[in-house]
Amino acid sequence: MKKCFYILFLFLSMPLWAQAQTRRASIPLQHGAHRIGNRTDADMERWRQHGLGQFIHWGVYAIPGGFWEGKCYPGAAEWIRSWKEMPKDAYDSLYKQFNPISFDAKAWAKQARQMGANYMIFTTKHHDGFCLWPSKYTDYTIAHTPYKKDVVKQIVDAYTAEGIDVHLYFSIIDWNHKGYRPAPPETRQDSIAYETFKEFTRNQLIELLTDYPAIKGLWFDGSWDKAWMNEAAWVDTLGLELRKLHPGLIIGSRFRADEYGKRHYDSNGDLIDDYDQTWERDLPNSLEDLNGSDWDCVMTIPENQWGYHAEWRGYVKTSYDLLEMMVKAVSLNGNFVLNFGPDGKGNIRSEETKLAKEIGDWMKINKEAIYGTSHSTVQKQDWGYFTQKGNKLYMCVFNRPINNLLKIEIPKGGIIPMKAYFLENNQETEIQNAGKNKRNSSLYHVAVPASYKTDRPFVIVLEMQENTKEEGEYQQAKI
Ligand code: JFZ
Repeated sequence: MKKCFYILFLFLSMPLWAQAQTRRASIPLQHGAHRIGNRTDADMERWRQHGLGQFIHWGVYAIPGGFWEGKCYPGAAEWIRSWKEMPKDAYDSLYKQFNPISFDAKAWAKQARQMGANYMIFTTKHHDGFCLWPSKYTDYTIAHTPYKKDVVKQIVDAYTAEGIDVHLYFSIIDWNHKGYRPAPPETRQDSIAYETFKEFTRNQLIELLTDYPAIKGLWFDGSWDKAWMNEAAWVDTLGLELRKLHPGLIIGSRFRADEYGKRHYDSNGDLIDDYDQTWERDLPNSLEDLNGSDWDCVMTIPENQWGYHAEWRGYVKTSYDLLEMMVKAVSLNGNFVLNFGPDGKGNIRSEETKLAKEIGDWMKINKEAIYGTSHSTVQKQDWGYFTQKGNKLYMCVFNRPINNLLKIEIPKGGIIPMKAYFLENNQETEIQNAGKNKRNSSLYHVAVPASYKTDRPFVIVLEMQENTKEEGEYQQAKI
């Protein structure tokens, strides 16, 4: 016994890094993860509870909206500058016409609130380099457009006033800056140029944190550039500097690479920075895909359009699709962030407004199943998804069985359902005991009344109680 305590004491008195070393693979890293496991502070806990967010991609690419001289660029609208048919000078002059007279940050924020978003991510600068805030480090900004006014400030103020946390999207790629290089500099001249770009990037990030102190996080993009990945030590130092400047700052895994060029997860397999940012237009299937990390999924409404494209082609997701994705994300401990691409005048397109309304109508009734809930260890069933908070299990039904019975399997020795009711009206519904299975899990059916008609997914709450006395055993077959 004494020996046990002695070993325990030795372990506890070991410096933290040494404990971490015992858990980690062998490669010593200076610029990998600086923490093992998820953050536990209040800012990150708040982020974790958001469930639903809004992304907004807005910039001068909204003016052509995927068209140049009558020809359609079917790729992502915000990438049109990279299209061979698009003259670079023409693109880089678009800002002279940027005058979004319909832009109303308060109306956008109100719509996001009604949709049920708890946070939003706004493009301060996309790959084209155009800044929606009046950066003092370049002339390629909103200040030099006919519109003149600071868009980022209006967004931060309006959304914050609606109780929606703001995160700023920032692209590491900047097609407008003279010193920008996608590939690591090879000549002395390139090196000098790239140094000016690094300094410019650092200045802009400090500027954003200084001018918009209400923001909660930075959502980085473009960090797949080899030049950026080659700067592991510098980027790591920059990240630490930004965190010091803005305590609680949330940064995802798309910011920096480790010194071996590994991104998102470092060379030892540990998550870099605060949450996994690899789930873009894609969802994990199970918890096993996630390494236990916090994560977000950013999603477009058409297949791949972020900025405004005048002509959406192909399949356009419905509110049913989007709600299912959101519920699936939350049931796997993630946040779901839906993208909007307002047009060049500052209008949110009617298709997006319709979807926001439909999602918002559903959220109004069912948000309790989303906000602050997380993964449930109760086995997923084909009718939909479980989320959980405390003793409440939320059965989010997307595929209603034709016999109207929703199967539930609760592992032995766990919990028992006491009461089932619809979240929309507290109407109770019957729980039938359906015996046990070979694993000695308890089986139940929750009955959906045949008279209940709906064309939308719905939520049934199951109130659980700890199971103190397990009754009966499954009759094992002799095999
Ligand atoms: C990037 C941008 O290029 C795009 O315009 C948009 O802003 C989006 C949110 O981010 O696009 C990506 C980034 C990462 C992947 C795919 C597209 N990825 O990891 O598969």
